[in-house]
Amino acid sequence: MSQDGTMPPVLFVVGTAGAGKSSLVTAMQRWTRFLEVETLCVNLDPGAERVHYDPEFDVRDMISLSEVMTEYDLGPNGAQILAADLVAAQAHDIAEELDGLSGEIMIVDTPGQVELFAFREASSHMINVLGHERSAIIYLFDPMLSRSPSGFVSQMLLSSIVEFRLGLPCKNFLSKADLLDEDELEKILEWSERLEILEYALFEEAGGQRTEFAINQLRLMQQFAVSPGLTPLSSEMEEGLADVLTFAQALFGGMADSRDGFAADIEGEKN
Ligand SMILES: Nc1nc2c(ncn2[C@@H]2O[C@H](COP(=O)(O)OP(=O)(O)O)[C@@H](O)[C@H]2O)c(=O)[nH]1
Ligand SMILES: [Mg+2]
Repeated sequence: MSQDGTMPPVLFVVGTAGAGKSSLVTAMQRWTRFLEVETLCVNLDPGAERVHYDPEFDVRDMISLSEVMTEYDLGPNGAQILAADLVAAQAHDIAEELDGLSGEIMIVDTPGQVELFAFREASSHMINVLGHERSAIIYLFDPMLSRSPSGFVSQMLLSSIVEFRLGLPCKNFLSKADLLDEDELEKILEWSERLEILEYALFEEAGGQRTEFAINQLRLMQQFAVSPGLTPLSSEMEEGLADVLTFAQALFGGMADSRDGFAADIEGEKN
């Protein structure tokens, strides 16, 4: 694969349905091509209607959701679950297929519904086959859900659960940041860094009711000085994409030649 013949780092893009996972993969492919970083895109969502990137591997070539529905007499939800397991059962074949390709980074689009990826045993198997030690999660916060303190905290908890469940390093991004006005964006980013402000907002939102669970979680996080550290991202505006690569690079190194390229590019964006 890469120069030393091993598989490149793998970034799994995870988030609730509609959070912008597939769009991020599309944007990363377009943008990294421009930087001449060799990116391998993989679609692991058998339920995707269509994808706008060129996948090196597309699970839909292996499994058709409509065939699974017919063959096993299942509705769309049951078929999605079974399809995820059928994919994982063929994980070695998938890895073999990918093994022949050269690339500096692999970006994996995961099923629309986050629980299909996070809670099926099949996913851990898939991650192990692709290489647990060089995998990480890009977790996308939905911008609309992030506007309310309770929606924001719910996503913080969900992201922590995904990180815990899959046992991989995880970085949180605020997806579709272009849809938020400046004040909203600033407020959400402040919540992500100053949990005491988030705690107050949560308390105010609920009028002091039923927030004990979330507040206790937040206090625990404050005590251990963990904050979600959200980075704004817009696939539409190609913003924050460099932070995705920087995250991978900080964890796994590599992409040395392109580094100057995209660092210069970020400068360019700011000017
Ligand atoms: N404005 C805006 N819309 C976006 C962005 N990223 C995704 N979307 C839209 O959000 C919707 C869901 O995106 P998709 O990538 O399919 O989400 P997925 O279910 O997580 O794969 C689509 O209508 C996208 O066009 C973005 O950065 N900005
Ligand atoms: Mg998708």
